[in-house]
Amino acid sequence: APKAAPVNKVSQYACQRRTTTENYNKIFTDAFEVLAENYEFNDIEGRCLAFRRAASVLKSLPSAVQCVEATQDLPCLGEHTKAVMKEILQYGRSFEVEKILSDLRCQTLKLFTSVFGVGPKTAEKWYRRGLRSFSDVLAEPSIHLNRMQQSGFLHYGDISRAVSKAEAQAVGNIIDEAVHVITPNAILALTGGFRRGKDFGHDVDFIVTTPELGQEESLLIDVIDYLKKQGLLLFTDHQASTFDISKLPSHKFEAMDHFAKCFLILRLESSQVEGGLQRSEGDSRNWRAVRVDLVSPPMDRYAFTQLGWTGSRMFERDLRRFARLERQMLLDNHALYDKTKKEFLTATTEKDIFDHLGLEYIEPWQRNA
Ligand code: TTP
Ligand code: MN
Ligand code: MN
Ligand code: MN
Repeated sequence: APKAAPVNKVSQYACQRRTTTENYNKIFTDAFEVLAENYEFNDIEGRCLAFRRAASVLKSLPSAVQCVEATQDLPCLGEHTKAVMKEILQYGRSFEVEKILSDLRCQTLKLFTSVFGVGPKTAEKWYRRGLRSFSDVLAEPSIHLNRMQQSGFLHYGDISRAVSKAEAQAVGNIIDEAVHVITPNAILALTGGFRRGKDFGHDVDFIVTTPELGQEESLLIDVIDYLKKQGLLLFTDHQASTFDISKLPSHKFEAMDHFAKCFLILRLESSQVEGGLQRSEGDSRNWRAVRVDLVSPPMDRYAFTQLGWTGSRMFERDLRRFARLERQMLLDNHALYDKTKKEFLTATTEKDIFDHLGLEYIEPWQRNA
C-alpha cells in the first residue's frame, strides 16, 4: 500500500530547518566533512557542496540515523553519501575517508591551511614545491610570507587551539570597554559561532556600530588605536569600507562583504578570564593569543549584518538560495532586493528579514546548519 506523505518533511533549505549545536550524527557528518574538504582541495566544488549539504541535513535531525532506509525521505542525500553511511553503519568507519586521511597531499594541505592567512591556493603552491612541514616552509628562502601568515606562524599554537566561552566573554569585556571609551553610546553585539551558542570557536566575532549614521566610519580605527595603546594588539588587518548603497545584492554566494572590518589577534591575560586560561600542559604563560573579527556596518544595515555574520555558512548560503529561487529576491550582508517589485526591502531586526522572505523565524542557536 502507498505510504502516507510524511507530516514533517525535512526541507532542502537549511533556513527552513532548526539546527542546534546538538549533533546526533557526528559519526557521519565528520566523515562527510573529510570528503568535502578533500573535494575542496581538488577544486571539485559540486561534490564538496553535496557532502556539506548532506552533513547539514543530518545535523538537523533529532536523533541518530540507525539504518540507511531511515534516510529515504531526507533531501540532499545522494548515492555516494548513502554508500558512505552504509559503510559506517556496517563497519563503524568509512574506508574512503580513511584513505583520504592517510593521504600525504591531503594531510599537508590540511596542515598548511590551518595557518592563519594560508588558503588552499597557497597551500597547494607550497605542496607543489615539495614542502611538507612548517619547518620546510620556514626554511625555504624563496618563500615570502605576508604579514598575516607571519603572525599565523608566530601564534600558531594559540590560535589553532579553540577559544572557550569564558575566553570569548573576556574578549567581549575588552572590546566593550574600548568601544565605549571611544563612543559612549556605541552598539556592540556578539555574532558568529558564539552567538549560535557554540561552546568553542576558532575566533570571536563582533559587530560594532553607532546609532548615528556615519559616526561609525572612524570607530574601528579608533578601537584599533585604543587596543594598540593598551598593548593588547598582536596583529591587525583593517579593511576600509567599500560599501555602495546603490548596488544590488550580489548574485553570487560570497563570504566577504563591503563593510569596514578588521581581523585581529588579541592578547588575552589569564587574569581577565573567569576561571583562568585553558592552557596546554607545560605552558606556563599567563596569556594567550585569540583571533577576533570586528565588522562595522552603518546602523541602517545592522539587521542584515547580524543575519549575515551569525552564520552558519550553510545557513547563510541557503538563505540566499531560498531568497533567489523561491522568492525572486536577492539577499546579502547589506540588503534585500525584491526583483519582482524592483525595490529594496528595509529591516531593523533579523525577524523583519525572515518576514520579508516569508520564512518562520529561526533563533540564532537554531542556525547551526
Ligand atoms: P567565522 O567566524 O569564520 O565562523 P563561525 O563564527 O561560524 O565559526 P568559528 O569561528 O567558531 O569557526 O564566520 C562567521 C560568519 O561571518 C560566517 O557566517 C561568515 C560571515 N562572514 C561574512 O559574512 N563576511 C566576512 O567578511 C567574514 C570574514 C565572515
Ligand atoms: Mn587558513
Ligand atoms: Mn567565528
Ligand atoms: Mn570570524
